[in-house]
This record gives sequence, C-alpha cells and structure tokens, in this order.
Amino acid sequence: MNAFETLKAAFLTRLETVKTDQELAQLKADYLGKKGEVTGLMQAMKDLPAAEKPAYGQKVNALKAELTAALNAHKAAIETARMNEKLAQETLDVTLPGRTFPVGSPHILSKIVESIEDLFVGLGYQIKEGPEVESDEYNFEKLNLPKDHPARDMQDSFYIDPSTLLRTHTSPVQVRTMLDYGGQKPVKIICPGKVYRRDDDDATHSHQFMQIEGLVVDESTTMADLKGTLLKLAQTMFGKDRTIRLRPSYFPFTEPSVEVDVSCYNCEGAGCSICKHTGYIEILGAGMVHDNVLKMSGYDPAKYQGFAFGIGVERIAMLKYGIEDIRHFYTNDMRFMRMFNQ
Ligand code: 2NM
Repeated sequence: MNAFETLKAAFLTRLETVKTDQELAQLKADYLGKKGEVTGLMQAMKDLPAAEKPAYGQKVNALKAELTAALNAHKAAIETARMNEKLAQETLDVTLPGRTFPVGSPHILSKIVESIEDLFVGLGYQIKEGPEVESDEYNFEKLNLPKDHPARDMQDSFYIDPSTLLRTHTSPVQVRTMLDYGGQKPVKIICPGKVYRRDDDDATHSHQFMQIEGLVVDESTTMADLKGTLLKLAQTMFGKDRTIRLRPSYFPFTEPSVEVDVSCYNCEGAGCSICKHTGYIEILGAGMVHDNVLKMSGYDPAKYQGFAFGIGVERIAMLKYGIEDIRHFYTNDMRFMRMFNQ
C-alpha cells in the first residue's frame, strides 16, 4: 500500500467511529484543514520532478474529493439517525383514550323555566326581568295590597328598610312594564325569577324559590283567553293529553281569581295517591287583572282588560319528578343534580 492508500484507510477507520458533529469537524480539520494530512500531501508536491507534478496533483485532488464525499455522506447519516431517534421518542399514540373532564348541565329549575319560556315566546310573549330588591310601592301598593293587608305583615317578608324588601313575587316586574308602556299599548309578557318569603325552611317551604308570572293586557282579553293559555301551559308541563279545571279563589290583584288544577298525569283522572284520589292536581293561580291594578299602572279598565297567572317552579318540578323535599334544589348534592344531567 502506498501513502495515499494508507492515509485513506486510516481516515475511513476513524470515520466509522464518528458519532457527533464535533468529532466530524475534528476529523475534517485533521485531514482536509490547513495543517491536515491531505494538505501535507499537496505540499510534498514541490519536492517532485516537474514531470511528475501534474499526475501527483490530480491524485491528491481526487483523494481530497473522495474524503470530502465520505465526510458529507457520514454527516447526512448522523443527521438521519438523530432525526429517527427523535421521531421514535416523540411518537404520539393517537389511539389512546382522551383525557375526560367533568361537564355540568343546566339545573333542573333552569330547564323547566326555559321550557316554559320557549312556549310563551312561541305565543308572542316577551320575557321581562326586574330587581329582586323592590320597593314596597311596586311589590304591594300597586298590586292592590294596601298598607293594612295581612300579606304585608313584616313577619312574612324580608324588609331591608320600612319601604324596601326582597320581592315576594315577580308581579312588580309586571307593574314596571305596564308603567313603562304608559297605558297605551298591549302587554304580553312572562316574568321568571327568584322570590323571597320569610318561611322556616322544611320539606315543602323555602325562603327563596322561583316563580314565573304571566300578564296579558289588551282591548278584548277575556277569561277564555286565560283558560286556553293555561291549557297549553299545563300540556307543555305535564303532557299533551292533560285537561285543566278552574276553581274560584281569591287574590288581591285579580278579580275574578281562580286556582288551576291539571288532570292527574299518573292515573288520568281515575284516582291515585298522587292526586289524592281526586283526579286533579293544583298547579297554579290566576285571574283577570283587578281594575285597581290596571288603573294604578296607567291602564284604563274601561278600555283594557287583562289576565295574569303565577306558577311556582319548584312545585312543578316536585310533581313532575316525584321530588319530596324542596331543599334538594338548593343543597346541591351531586347525586341529586346528576339525576337531571342530560
Ligand atoms: C298569581 C295569581 C294570580 C298576578 C297578577 C299580576 C299583575 F301584576 F298583573 F297584577 N301578576 N301576577 C297573579 C295573579 C299571580 O300567582 C299565584
């Protein structure tokens, strides 16, 4: 073997062991750098006879090209190996199950409110909300509950000061709406929201509960309109085969006033423990808006008539789902909440 072949063999042996960029750079410097082996061969040319110089030069250049090509090929191999290793380490198993996280759902009371809102929006009503802290004026006075009325007893409401309280029903929102309309245009609204009464909480009483009240005021509104509307409402809540029954009652803000019963969804009128063998279940109160109420909110009873109704949302949910304690709606026991989770 001549010097060229020895040098090339030594280079290739070392190249085999090169694993890093630094080792590669060092090898390149040792052979192809300014003081490298190949450069040394080139410098040796000056001691040769002139006739041998061209062939010698060509041999050195060929060797240089060969070593450079080997270096580049090895460099590419190192990079490929590094990339493959990285890919193997960073592989994602797209078939692994995803990370699950808990998802909530609307509260059962919200669902009932929304289904009733859907019905009334479909009938052309507007949804109106108002403040939970109300004036005595809107909560009682303008609803035909004068100062000495028993329902205004301090014992029954949460008073903030002598003329301010937590609303005991959503009717003040209806008073506000009538005043806002200036006695000049028809009213067709429902008012959902929280209301407050000073009760001791037990299975059937809560100091805070949800109500939906409806009010229609127009130039030829009758009790027949009320009855048809309440039939639709009863069927939406308890099924399309339900009928309703009106019984005379009393509310200060309506005259006449009625209590509304729905035919029993359990026994269809035959009699069972749910309807206490009467075939009917009481679900809401209603009536024709009292002349005094219309007047105090700016509507002329000679021109306008109105009907109104009020419904307790918890009571509806309790009937519908056989819930025996109203406190379940507010204690937020997840086992209770999840029963309505779909
Ligand atoms: C009820 C029963 C009967 C009612 C009356 C009014 C208003 F503001 F128009 F006078 N709003 N709601 C009403 C009537 C509420 O709840 C059992």
